[in-house]
Amino acid sequence: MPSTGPNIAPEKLARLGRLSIELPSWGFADTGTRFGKFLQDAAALTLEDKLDDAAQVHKLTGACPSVAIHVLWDLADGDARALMSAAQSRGLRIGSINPNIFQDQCYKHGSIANEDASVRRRAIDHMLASVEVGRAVGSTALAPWIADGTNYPGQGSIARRKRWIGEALREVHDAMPASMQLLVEYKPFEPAFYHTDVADWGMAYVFAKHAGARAKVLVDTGHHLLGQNIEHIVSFLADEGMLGGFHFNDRHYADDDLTMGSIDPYRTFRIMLAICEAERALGRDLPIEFMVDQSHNMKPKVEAMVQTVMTAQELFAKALLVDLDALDAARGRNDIVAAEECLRGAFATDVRAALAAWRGARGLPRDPLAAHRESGYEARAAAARLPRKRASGGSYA
Ligand code: PSV
Ligand code: MN
Repeated sequence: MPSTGPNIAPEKLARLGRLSIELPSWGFADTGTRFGKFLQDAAALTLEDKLDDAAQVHKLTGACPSVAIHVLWDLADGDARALMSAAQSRGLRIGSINPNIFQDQCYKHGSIANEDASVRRRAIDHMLASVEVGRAVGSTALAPWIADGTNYPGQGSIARRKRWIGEALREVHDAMPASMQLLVEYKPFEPAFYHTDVADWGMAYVFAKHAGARAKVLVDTGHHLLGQNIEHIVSFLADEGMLGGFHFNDRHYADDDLTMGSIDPYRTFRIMLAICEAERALGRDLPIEFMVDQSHNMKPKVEAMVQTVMTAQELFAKALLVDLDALDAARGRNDIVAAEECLRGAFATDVRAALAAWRGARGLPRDPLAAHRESGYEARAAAARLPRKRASGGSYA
């Protein structure tokens, strides 16, 4: 790591300090692909383990005070208040509540777009129950992912399904407390491979508008067809006041769930720049949720999250370094090369030493990843969790 770096203006470092990155509980558990799961000794088994892991990431980075939960995976038989105090006792709070309307057998042919009214009702009731979890824990966001779609031409009435989804989201929206936002996530394909009911940002926008004033669009960076210009979507939604938040991750092919910025850091930087430009236009921070949605199948989970947060901070710092006045002046002169150089210059700046000093000044480890490795956390977690995994029948011979 270089010993010197650029001077980052105090107001830019202050903005960086306000970048809170929400961690997904599911990013700490064993996950895999549809071909199999390779288990990790230190992966979390219980919600408490996941909160411990998230607390470790927050302790090292100071940037992750909230944890997103997936209701069925985290709260099968738990109670919401216990969840809140479990988070609080670790210096965390519960962030977005993710209902699960894609996993149960009854959803084979869809949830809120199912032809069967009783299944639609069940899915809506689960979302309403999730709203109540959110209310109990003081969450500010309900983030349902609507996986509904069809696999073959002719299988479903796309228009009828659209109306059912619209009605369901409006009912859920109206049940939410005033402090809560409904974040509508889109995804072009998977698990359905012919059509997906909420396939892109335009559909999510229409559903959000229809649902009510507190509904916004959630941009999962892995949920776009190849070649899609994501920063364009981000700028457009932010300017419309309809950007609710992100699920950050990176991808090479489809929804690969790779570490943010690992494949195309320049794209992530451009998304960050779109945020910085929107904030300048607004005159304040965008009121959006910065969430990570990554399942680390191969990397150690806590390490991967620490690396993610450091990457997010580095790319956001680089975006903050773009001289927006110079950029606008170049645009005004139609000086394409000078405009692009504003981006390239900032992106090429190595901010790691400056961020190390910034962390140090805030009482945090200068290198959170190294500090994590030195802490022995992973070995302790494995020692504590492995016997429980063996006892629960995990494939640990
Ligand atoms: C679906 O691919 C998704 O991005 C949704 O946000 C889910 O809630 C999440 O992944 C969980 O796997
Ligand atoms: Mn997502």
